[in-house]
Formats: sequence, structure tokens, C-alpha cells
Amino acid sequence: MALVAPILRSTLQIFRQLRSGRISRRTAARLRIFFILAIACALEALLHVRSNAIPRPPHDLDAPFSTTCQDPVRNAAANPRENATFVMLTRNNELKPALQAIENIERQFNQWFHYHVLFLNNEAWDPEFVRALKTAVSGEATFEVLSEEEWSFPPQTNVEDARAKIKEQGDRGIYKGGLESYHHMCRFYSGNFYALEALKKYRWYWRLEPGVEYTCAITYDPFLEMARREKVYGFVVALWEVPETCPGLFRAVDDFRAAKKIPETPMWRAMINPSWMPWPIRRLRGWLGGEHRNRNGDTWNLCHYWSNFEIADLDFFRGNTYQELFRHLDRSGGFYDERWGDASVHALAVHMLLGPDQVHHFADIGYWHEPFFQCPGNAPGGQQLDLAALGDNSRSSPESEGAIGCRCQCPDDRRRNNRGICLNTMQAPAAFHRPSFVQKWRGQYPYTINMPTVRPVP
Ligand SMILES: Nc1nc2c(ncn2[C@@H]2O[C@H](COP(=O)(O)OP(=O)(O)OP(=O)(O)O)[C@@H](O)[C@H]2O)c(=O)[nH]1
Ligand SMILES: [Mg+2]
Repeated sequence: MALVAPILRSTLQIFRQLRSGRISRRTAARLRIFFILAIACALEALLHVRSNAIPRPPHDLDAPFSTTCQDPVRNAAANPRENATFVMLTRNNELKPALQAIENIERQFNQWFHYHVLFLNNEAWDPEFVRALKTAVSGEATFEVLSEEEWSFPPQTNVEDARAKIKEQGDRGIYKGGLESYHHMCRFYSGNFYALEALKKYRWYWRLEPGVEYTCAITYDPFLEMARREKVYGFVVALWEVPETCPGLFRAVDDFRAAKKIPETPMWRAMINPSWMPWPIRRLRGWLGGEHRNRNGDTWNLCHYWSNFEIADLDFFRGNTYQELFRHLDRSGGFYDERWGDASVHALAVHMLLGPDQVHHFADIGYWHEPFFQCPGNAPGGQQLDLAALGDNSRSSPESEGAIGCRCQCPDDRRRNNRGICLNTMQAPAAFHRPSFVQKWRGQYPYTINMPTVRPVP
């Protein structure tokens, strides 16, 4: 207060003198200082924002794996299966959507490649479920029940307090925040799944959910291509997180990053909205904390990969740093005090620990998890009409310019029904071709930013 009053008095005096047209030498000097300070602050803020810019790589680092139909029978015969499995966490009462998802992935992919499917449940399996799903999978299918520790609160949790917080999130209308089982699910997929005994022998996993639909044929082996191109994490849809579910998550992850001295790479910066506030105010905001804000006063842009689809190298999650990160988050209580989602935890970890060439956007995969979809459309001249394995083409969407899919049945003419802002922001470190400022301003984000080159695999 002692400082604010004289500043206010001087400001008033300056205004009075400006209005009267008679500016004293003292006021002129004050004005000069004021303008110099204002310009310095603006320049510093500009420099801060510029220092967070994502450098453009010399060429695109992540092209689609395929841009036409291929012969799936030949592809399956040409290479042994990767050390990989599908994983579906589901409940007995989800028999119908689980069966639908399995029949769909079998028709679009697994009828040729016969990968194993691991079904997980937190309760004893219903024999009817097991019988129906086992019959539907063309590879091997196994059914596991999670242990109490794998599907519950972390040790040392005050369960009563945690339940009260969950109830309070439900009362506030936070999306699925009031469902204890949903919190367990998010915690499980953030930290416990990769350590399961039943998954130990596998290196790769493809996450499947009941009710999802693959809308195009996948005629090559995504696991094999991930391995060949040294990719670690693959996704189809990138979106904004629901802000109310995780106000403290970004701070917790960034504090971990800073404590471990993990550098702020372009990948990490792709998750950040740099603050336009001048340095002292920015640092003050960082010190005071606040939702989605780190200690520098910058905020998370809330972008994340929609983890209901995920093809990933499990060794990434099993690595020491990811496990330490999970333990750090688990100890902080945010999986229950808030409703931290595994999608955001994975995405922040991926952007903290991986390089831009290790993440893959499956732009050629058609995928629908209510309410969002991506559908690449049908590649002109690339539909392999004489290939018996792909069957009849009569129900496919028409071929369209620039499309890269195989035998897709897209829900409508659009390639996706979610805005491409997060996709473009998160892929910027890998993208030589990017939308221009004008395109961004008009909201025109390309469907896939790294087209059309498919780099040959050595
Ligand atoms: N066994 C079991 N599986 C669950 C439970 N809750 C969720 N799951 C599974 O966890 C996965 C994610 O749950 P969803 O309810 O689909 O969550 P979501 O995809 O984040 O949210 P939606 O957009 O509503 O689908 C699905 O495979 C569910 O079947 C549970 O209590 N028990
Ligand atoms: Mg779901």
C-alpha cells in the first residue's frame, strides 16, 4: 500500500498535466521512465513467447505408414508377428460392445494377422463373456482378473477422504468425476497396466475399448511398422482435456521434470501456452500456482492424445523415468482428489521424454469412439479392387482426392469431426509443413500435416 499510493498519485498528476497541456520537466522524465519500462516489459514478454517457439525440422519426421490398400495376406506371410498384443479392459455387462469391437477389429485387421487379445477385468469373468469373446478372436485370447492393489486407491490413502472428494467432484458435475471406478481405471491405465504379469512377455500393445469401430481396412502390420521406424507411441485423435478434471496435473508433471532436470525440449514446449505477462508478474503467477500453470507462470495448452486408441512400446512405460513419474503423481493424490486421466498423463510423459520422430499419428486409420472420429477417406486408385482378401468394395465410401485410407466406410464427408488444433500443435516439432498463420486464423488445420511422402523403410 505504501508503494501503491505514491504511484497512483503520480499517475493522476501526469494525467492532469497531460489534459491541461502543461507538462513539467519532472512529469516528462516520469513519462520517459514509464515508456521505457513498458517497452522493456513488452520486449521481455515477446522474447519469452519467442523462446517457446517450436523450431521447424529440416523435413517432416512422421509420414503416414501407408497411403493405399496393400495385400494383407502377403504382408502377414512376409514377416513374423511382433511381440505384441491387444489389450481390452472391460466389464461383464459390456459383452455386446466388447464383441462388436472385437468382431470389427478382426474384420478390418486381425483376420489376417491373428494377434493375441488380453482381456482385463476387475471382477471375476462371466463364463458366457469368455466363451463369446474367445470364439470371436482369431488369435489367442486370455482373460485376466486384476488384483485388489492393481484396481484401487494407492497405499496410505485415507479412503474416506478420497471418497468424499470423489463425491464432491460428482456434485460439481465434473465429467465422470463422481465415479470411483472411473478414478481406479484412470490410475490403472496411468501406472499399473504395463507391470501386469500377463503383459510382461509383450513389448507392444494396442489398446482397444468396447464399442469402438475401425472404419477402414488395416492391411499392414502397425506393430511391425512402429518397430521398423523406431516409433514408441502411436495415436489417432488429439484433443483438449476437460480442464476441471485436472487443475493440478500439469504443475505436478512440470515440477517432476524440473526436479529431474529434464530439459524443456521442443516436444515439451509443444504442450505449453507461453504467458504474455511480463517477467515479474509471470513469476508471481507461477509462484502463486493456479490451474494448469507451472512455476514459470506458463500454462498447459490442455492438448492430449485420446488414449482409448494407443499403440505403444511398453518399454517406454516400464522405463525408470516413467515409473518414477507415475509414483510421484500417485503420491500427490491427484488420481482421486482430482480426476486425472490416463490420456493426459501419457501425453505429458510422451512430450516430456520422447523425441518428435518417436511419436506417430496414424493418419491412415479410420477410428470411431463416440463422439469423435477420424476417417482418412479412400485413396484414389489405391483400393486394390482385384484383391479377393479385401472382399467386395461396394459399401466403401467413394475415392477422394488426397485421401489415404483403404476400403473406408466414413461416417460422413469429413475426415474428422474434431478440430485439428491439438493435432497440429502437438505434431509441430515433427512437422516441416505447417498451417500458415492465415490458415490458423481461419481455423483451417490440415487433416494430416505430413503428407504425402511415405519415406522408404531401409
Ligand atoms: N472392468 C472394468 N472396466 C472398466 C470400468 N470402468 C471403465 N472400464 C473400462 O475402461 C475403459 C474406459 O472406460 P470408458 O467408460 O469407456 O471411459 P472413456 O473412454 O474415458 O469415456 P467415454 O468417453 O465415456 O467412453 C473401457 O474399456 C471400459 O470398459 C470398471 O469399473 N471395470
Ligand atoms: Mg471409452
